[in-house]
Amino acid sequence: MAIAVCSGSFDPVTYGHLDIISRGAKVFDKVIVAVLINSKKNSLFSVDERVELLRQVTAGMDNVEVDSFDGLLIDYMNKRGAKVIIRGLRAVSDFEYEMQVASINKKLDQEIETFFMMTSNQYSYLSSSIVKEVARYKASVADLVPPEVEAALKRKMEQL
Ligand code: COD
Repeated sequence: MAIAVCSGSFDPVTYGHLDIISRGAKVFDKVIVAVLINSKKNSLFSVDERVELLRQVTAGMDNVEVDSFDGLLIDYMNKRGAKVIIRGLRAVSDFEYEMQVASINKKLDQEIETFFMMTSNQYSYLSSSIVKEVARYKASVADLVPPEVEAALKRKMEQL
C-alpha cells in the first residue's frame, strides 16, 4: 500500500491545502495529513483545533487521515510506514526552500521520496498567513477557506 504524508502547519487549512490533499488522495492509497507540533512557532490555532478543522474538511475523503507529530518528519513516517512526502509548490519562491528540505530528508533517509504538486492556478497566491491577515481586518475569506474554517476564524478574531 502506497502511503503518503502531507505535512504542514495548517494554521488554518485553506482551499490551497485541500487542493493538494484531494489530488494526492487520487494518486496514493492513503494520505496522512500530519500537523507539526511546534511550540516555538506562534500559531493562531492550537494543534488540536487545527487537527479538528482538518478532520471536518476532509471528512468526505475516505483514504485521508489526520494526525499530528513532533520531531523529524522522517521519524514519524517510518513509524507510520509511509515512504512519500507530498508538498505543494506555489511559485518559484517556494522552490529553493522545498529543494533544501527535500534534499536533507533524502540525506537522512534514502528510502523517502518527495512528491511535488503544482498548485492549481486559482490558489497560487493562497497561504494561511494571507488568510489570517484578511480575516484580522474582517474582510471575507469565503473564497479562500471552507465554511467551517471561516466560522472558526471569525470566532478566533472576536477573542483577540
Ligand atoms: N497551493 C498548493 N500547495 C499549498 C498551498 C497552495 N495555495 N498552500 C500551502 N500549500 C502546501 C505547502 O507548499 C506545503 O507543502 C503544505 O501545503 C503545507 O503548508 P503549510 O504552510 O501549512 O506548512 P509548512 O510548509 O510551513 O510546514 C512544513 C513543516 C514544518 C511541517 C515541515 O518543515 C516539516 O515537516 N518539519 C518537520 C521537521 C523536519 O523533519 N525537519 C527536517 C527537514 S528541514
